[in-house]
Amino acid sequence: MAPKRTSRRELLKRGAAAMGAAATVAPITNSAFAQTPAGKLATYAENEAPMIATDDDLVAYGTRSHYVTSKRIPTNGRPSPDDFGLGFHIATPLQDSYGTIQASSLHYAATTKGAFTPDIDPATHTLMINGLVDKPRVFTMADLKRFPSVSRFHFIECSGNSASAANRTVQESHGLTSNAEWTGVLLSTLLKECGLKKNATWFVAEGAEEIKGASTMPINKAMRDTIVAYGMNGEPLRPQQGFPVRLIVPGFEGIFNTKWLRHIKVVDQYQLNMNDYGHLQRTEIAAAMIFEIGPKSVITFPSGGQKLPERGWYEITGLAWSGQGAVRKVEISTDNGKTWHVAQLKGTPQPMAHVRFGYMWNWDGGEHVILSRTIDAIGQVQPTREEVAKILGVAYTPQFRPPQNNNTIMKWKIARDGNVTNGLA
Ligand SMILES: Nc1nc2c(c(=O)[nH]1)N[C@H]1C(S)=C(S)[C@@H](COP(=O)(O)O)O[C@H]1N2
Ligand SMILES: [Mo]
Repeated sequence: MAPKRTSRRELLKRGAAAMGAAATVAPITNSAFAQTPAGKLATYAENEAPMIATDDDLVAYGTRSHYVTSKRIPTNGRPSPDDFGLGFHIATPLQDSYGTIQASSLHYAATTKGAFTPDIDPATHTLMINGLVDKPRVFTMADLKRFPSVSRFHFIECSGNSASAANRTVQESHGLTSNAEWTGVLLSTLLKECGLKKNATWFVAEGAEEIKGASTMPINKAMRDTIVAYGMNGEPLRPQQGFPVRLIVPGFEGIFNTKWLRHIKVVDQYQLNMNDYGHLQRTEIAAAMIFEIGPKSVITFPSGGQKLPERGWYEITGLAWSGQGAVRKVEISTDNGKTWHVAQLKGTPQPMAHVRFGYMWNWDGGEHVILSRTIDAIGQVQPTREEVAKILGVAYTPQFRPPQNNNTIMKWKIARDGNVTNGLA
């Protein structure tokens, strides 16, 4: 809806009414009008900005400025919705984000096999916990909310999210990760309520939309920090994020963060499900090791598709994270990795959460390849693609794509005309 323009006369009339009220109803100590000199009010009116009419939507839930048009986009060349109304992986516009939290409306969204979004009634939804427990239980949403809650910042990242030479923008290359504040009850609290049996070593989590989506995870992750989350950024989860309840498995690859959670079964051996086929290695230890996302970062400004208007000072900024602890340090290179500078971290890095970094840079107008790398709490350094190729024993080419959980360094190239493009090509 186009915003209504309020005439200057109308505005002055309202202002005058407010001024009048302020003058007659004394004392008003906390009213802006009461403290605004008449001359100042006239100046506001002179600016002639159109006004946004107050309608029911603006009052009830708010709307963003129509000047802000940042959008999520489908990825991997699969349209969402497709011809059948299914949704696939949708990437968040990281290039437009500030700070470390994605607005819930812009959080990336992924369904493993393409799906409609379940529309679950929270009044009837339940979570069953059974298997190797003393007291199997079925929890309603109301039951879950009677347990002590936690609110924590965590990122989720799809394993398909990675630097590749083909991506044009940071939304295409890294838009399948987002960070939010999640509220819920620790899974450990629920498992203690049910009583874990001694031989409990794994748990299988299953979403409501299809049994094929189940994932198997180690029980020590359940007991350490896994959240049965019903809140996101201060409000209930959105349907695309798993309303009314999902798992948050901090630092584990996205697929394990089971949405529309309806069943947790405690078991004593790894169970291979549709979701797990890429993760089951020869031993359980190797399988467990590949759950976590390594130290990672990406520069969101300047990034692909953007343009520096002129030489001079800019803040190179981006996001850093690790699936294995908090970020300890981020380093920036503006000479294709020859020299590194310590970036400023904006706020205290949280475990398994995004942190924003910044580095002031005076662009000399020349061609530059800019990089960022994360060093995490346990001292791991984000690798280059060349380093990963070497570890895997394959010859490096620009087309090299590391296997799943690709946390390699992304590069952006700044041309003399200020245009920014993918630097991996
Ligand atoms: N039940 C269920 N849970 C799911 C999925 C799914 O398709 N069904 N997709 C997974 C995948 S692949 C990812 S990357 C994350 C994405 O979480 P988000 O959509 O909230 O960003 O959810 C995971 N949880
Ligand atoms: Mo995913």
